[in-house]
Amino acid sequence: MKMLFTFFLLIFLVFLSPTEVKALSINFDFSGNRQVADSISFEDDISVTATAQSFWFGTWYNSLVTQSESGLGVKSGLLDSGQIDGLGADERLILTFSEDVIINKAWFTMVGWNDEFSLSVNGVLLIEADIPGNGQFDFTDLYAENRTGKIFAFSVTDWNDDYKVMGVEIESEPVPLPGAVWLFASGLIGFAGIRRKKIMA
Ligand SMILES: [Ca+2]
Ligand SMILES: [Ca+2]
Ligand SMILES: [Ca+2]
Repeated sequence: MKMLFTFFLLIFLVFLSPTEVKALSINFDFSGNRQVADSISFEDDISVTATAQSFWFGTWYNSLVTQSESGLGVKSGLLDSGQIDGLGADERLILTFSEDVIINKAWFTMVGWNDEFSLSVNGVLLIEADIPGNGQFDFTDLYAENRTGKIFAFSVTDWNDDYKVMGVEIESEPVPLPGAVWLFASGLIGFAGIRRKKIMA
């Protein structure tokens, strides 16, 4: 009886443990005052830096990130639109996070019927898809493992794609601290003890 009590007390402590770290969910809003820069950073509990590249003659070259009230885009040259587009050079917007994150959602702007996007995670293509009319795309149907990384690159699928990325919803990977792990282990040992006692009795 005492063991049963100890077991439940330990389990209770595991769930109450203030040292336990839960997965953080963060919405990044990329809208802002108009600017064009080499990189633009956003700080939260996790930080993210946006950079841009353009594909010319078989190679990706660094280019400029644009920011506006519609979010982030890419500018490849003086005459190029500030959106992520495939007219002329293919472009990609690269989001580099301060740690591994899982992408859940993205919000796109300047979306027309002919706009598709591609998203690569750590250099591996995750998806190519049509951008819904409401601009919101939910990635949670895809395996979380494939949606996890530090580097997310939004690009185009053909010449008439053009859009901006207004924001993303990401979550951090849950990391239990040693304190919680120890308590959980104690709980399991206690549980094993109870089972043994029952079998012996
Ligand atoms: Ca562009
Ligand atoms: Ca298209
Ligand atoms: Ca468009």
